[in-house]
Amino acid sequence: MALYEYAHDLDTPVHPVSAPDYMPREQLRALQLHRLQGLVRRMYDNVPLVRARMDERGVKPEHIKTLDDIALLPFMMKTDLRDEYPFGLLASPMNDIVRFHCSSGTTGKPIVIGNTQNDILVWQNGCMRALAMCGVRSSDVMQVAYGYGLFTGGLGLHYGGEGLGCAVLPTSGGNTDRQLMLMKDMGVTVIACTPSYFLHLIDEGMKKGIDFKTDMKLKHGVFGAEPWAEEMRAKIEELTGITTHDIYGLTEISGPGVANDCAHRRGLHVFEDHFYPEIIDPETLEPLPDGEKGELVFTTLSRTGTPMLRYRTRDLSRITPEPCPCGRTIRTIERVSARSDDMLIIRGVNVFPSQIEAGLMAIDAVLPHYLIVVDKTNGLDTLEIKVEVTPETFSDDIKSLEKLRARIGHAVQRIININASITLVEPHTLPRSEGKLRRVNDLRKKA
Ligand code: DLL
Repeated sequence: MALYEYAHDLDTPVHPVSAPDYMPREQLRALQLHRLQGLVRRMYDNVPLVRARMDERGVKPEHIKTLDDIALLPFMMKTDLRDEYPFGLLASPMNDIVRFHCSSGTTGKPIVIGNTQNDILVWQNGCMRALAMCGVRSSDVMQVAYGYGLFTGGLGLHYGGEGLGCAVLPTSGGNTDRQLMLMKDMGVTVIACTPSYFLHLIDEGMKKGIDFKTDMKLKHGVFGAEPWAEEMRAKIEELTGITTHDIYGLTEISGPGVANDCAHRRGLHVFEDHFYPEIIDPETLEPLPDGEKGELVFTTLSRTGTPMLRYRTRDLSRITPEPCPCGRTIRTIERVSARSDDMLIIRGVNVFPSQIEAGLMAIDAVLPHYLIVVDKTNGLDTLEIKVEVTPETFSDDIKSLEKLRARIGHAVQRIININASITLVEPHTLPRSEGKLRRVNDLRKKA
């Protein structure tokens, strides 16, 4: 494989691990087809559920002659992982499994994903390429404050950082005071955690008088595992002076390092030599052409432990048809701002929490901490948004506070077309999280 030494337009050397990102498309498609054929054969032979579904459709592994033939194959979903809990979808003998990861399922039981040594290497490759894309190099000191354990965030970024030769500081989540102390004393240059935990770190740091711009050596934030709006991104960069990067992934497909954004921020480049993306219409299940928004589906071309065939992620995105100026040939998907499961129906209107976040973050006095509360009074849905605002706001007179409330209300209404009641609260009063933060409290479900 040719090694591309320089990104096309940026005068930055390309890390050797990134070479597959620049593979000529024809060569990439040939590799994808070869891997897909191997995967389908392996799954047909080893996973009874997949064999039964292929037999039902009259599809045999030898029918996969082109990449487009992927449309002949059945989908897989989270419910399959639940129904086959814990080991029913393993495609390799236990002897070859070296690690399990789990994530929460649709009911009480978690979903279980087995990794062979090969899978750990494929996953590490994705994380190394993601970090290299962020500009992380072996000279960096990287603090990994994603949770370590069954969640894939900690170990995924850990292996990625070590693979690149970084000095990794595996703090995991929690113990915020110690995180801040180590970040400062050890001159940490890269922080990897959920965007909501980073907001918590900024918040606690500020309370201690830490100025992220002058007291820390931080350059990069590698944030993911939950949606975060562009406006939130701008707020984090403004508060800390760091460059933020969006890393995407899910346990079922390996973990973080399935896709990541480059310096151009035109979307997330999918490491599609390993993780083949499709967009489908979630109603008809038909594949949608590039550019159209729908449900993101992945096929794990190279995995062997618990591989996934056309796995329906429930995440909403689209494949961006325009090539990226960075010269990478792997395609991009739009940043994932919503899962179909996250959609709220309020008074018959479909609302995604990320839309509300975008409206809130566009206003200067609003801090990046908010809570959406949906309830029902006299049979009618109600929407309340509690939002932290700068301390100075509270020294203003009542009239100015009312004006700010009205401004926030209008900003939100313009986007979602619903009248929300806005409650302004003091800084540090809303819940914080060490991992993924739930910013929606839907009391209708609890009634
Ligand atoms: O969240 C893996 C991960 C860890 C990704 C660390 C990035 C960084 P799960 O717990 O299985 O795995 O959750 C996967 O989280 O289907 C999305 O809905 C959401 N998600 C992950 N990354 C992003 C992102 C990890 N960058 C689910 N933007 C996915 C928006 C994200 N949503």
